[in-house]
Amino acid sequence: ENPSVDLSLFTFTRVLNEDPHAKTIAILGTYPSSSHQSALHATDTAGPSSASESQAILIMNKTHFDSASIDEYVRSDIGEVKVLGINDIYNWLLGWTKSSTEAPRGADVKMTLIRDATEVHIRKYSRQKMIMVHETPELYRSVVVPWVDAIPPERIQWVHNILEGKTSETILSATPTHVLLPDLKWDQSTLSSLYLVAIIRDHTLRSIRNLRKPHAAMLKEVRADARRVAKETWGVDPGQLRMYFHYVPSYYHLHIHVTALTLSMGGMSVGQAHLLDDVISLLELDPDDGPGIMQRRTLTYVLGEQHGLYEGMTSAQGNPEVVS
Ligand code: M7G
Repeated sequence: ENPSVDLSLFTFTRVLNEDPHAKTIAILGTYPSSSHQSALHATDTAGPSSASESQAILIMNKTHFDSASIDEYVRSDIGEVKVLGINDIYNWLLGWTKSSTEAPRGADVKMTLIRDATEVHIRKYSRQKMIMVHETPELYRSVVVPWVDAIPPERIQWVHNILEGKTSETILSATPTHVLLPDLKWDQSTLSSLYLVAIIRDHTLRSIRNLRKPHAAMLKEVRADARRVAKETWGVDPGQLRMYFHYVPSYYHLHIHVTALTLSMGGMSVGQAHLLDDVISLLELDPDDGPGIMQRRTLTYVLGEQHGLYEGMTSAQGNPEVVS
């Protein structure tokens, strides 16, 4: 019942970014538009499809080694080995896996295909220069709020689909405050890279800037629920989870990243991730009245020059006095 994806329809345009260490690559190409999906299915039976092409981004990650079959992988799946160097007891090698489509084993690659990719997507996945910016409460009000208000609502259509039960994704838990489900970055099998996302239902909360003292209790409920699900579903203990917000996020509808402690990847760095526990603690120290501490803070973060906030933030920051 899953809508099908046919990668032979993807036409390569150019590489947007690549990270050999993380073994990921983001490529731009064209793919039939998703708005023509039903038409595409209709023509599938009738003959060749005439669906229109649109820009698409394909994000590919080499999947982790499957420890259950690693023995077999080493001894029989790796067909050809080339010795690059030998010194004493040390040998460094390149290996090629036999293309063994018949033997069912873990996939070699995890991919994300973004159909009908917008300019915002292309910029997000493109290699770019980064800069550290200081978002003061004043800059939040004068630059960020107007920019967030102008984001087209379609940008978080996927969030609404999840909250309204209009998705075929597996929901792990749905409560009056949030929905917990596997993040699309997870291959949904490798426990050491467990990655879930908890989407908060309250649509007035767009980022951690909107959090106030009364929200601490709700955040604790989400934390307890994520811990319970991780324990009951995969036997992962609470101390093995890392839960955090992004600031700035890509999607302005409040959500919490829930990951295995063993996972380390982009998106966890200082200058982007804010631990859920630390945010809860800050909120609890907040006085009951007045603007919350999250609105009174200066938030410092790394921003790419392709980001929609870059112009506004850097020109406002031109005056070093803005940063105090
Ligand atoms: P973010 O900090 O706003 O963006 O987090 P970024 O980390 O992508 O820069 C949004 C989180 O939601 C990310 O971890 C995404 O991988 C995840 N995510 C995005 N989309 C479009 C989906 C989706 O459709 N389904 C699920 N399950 N997760 C998604």
